Amino acid sequence: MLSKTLLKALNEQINKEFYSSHLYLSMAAYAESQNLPGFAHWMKLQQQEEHGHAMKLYKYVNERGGRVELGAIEQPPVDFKSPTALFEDVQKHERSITASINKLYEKSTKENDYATQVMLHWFIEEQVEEESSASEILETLRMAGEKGQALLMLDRQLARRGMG
Ligand code: OFO
Repeated sequence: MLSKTLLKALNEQINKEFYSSHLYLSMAAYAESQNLPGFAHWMKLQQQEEHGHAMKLYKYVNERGGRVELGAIEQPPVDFKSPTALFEDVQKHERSITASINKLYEKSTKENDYATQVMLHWFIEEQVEEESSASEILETLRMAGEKGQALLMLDRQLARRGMG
């Protein structure tokens, strides 16, 4: 049985993952509006991944006999200053999610909830990947710039992203 504190924290994390999904879809919409189909494709795949994260936690809470409670999802930003600013926001967001997962892990350690700790290992590894891919794209944008050929090439590269 999950403790009350942990159940609350897990439900909050479900909400954050759904917010992430919403945020990436809003980022995709921005990219479409800027004629950057590769960026939009990357964001739409990320949106699906985030939905998957929320559902992974949803399944886990149910398996542990907890009650999933969905909250309202905040409106994500609609506009971004530039493709670089877009990925700066991705990086910032993923860092905040990593901090939130780490807090959740700390809580499960305090409560000696080993099953939750094991489940969270997947999320901890996933966050390393998410932060690293955001940083890599951001570095490319900062080095190559946002104009003409460089942006077009990055857009083509992002269009090749696969699931997983
Ligand atoms: Fe769910 O990892 Fe990003 O937000």
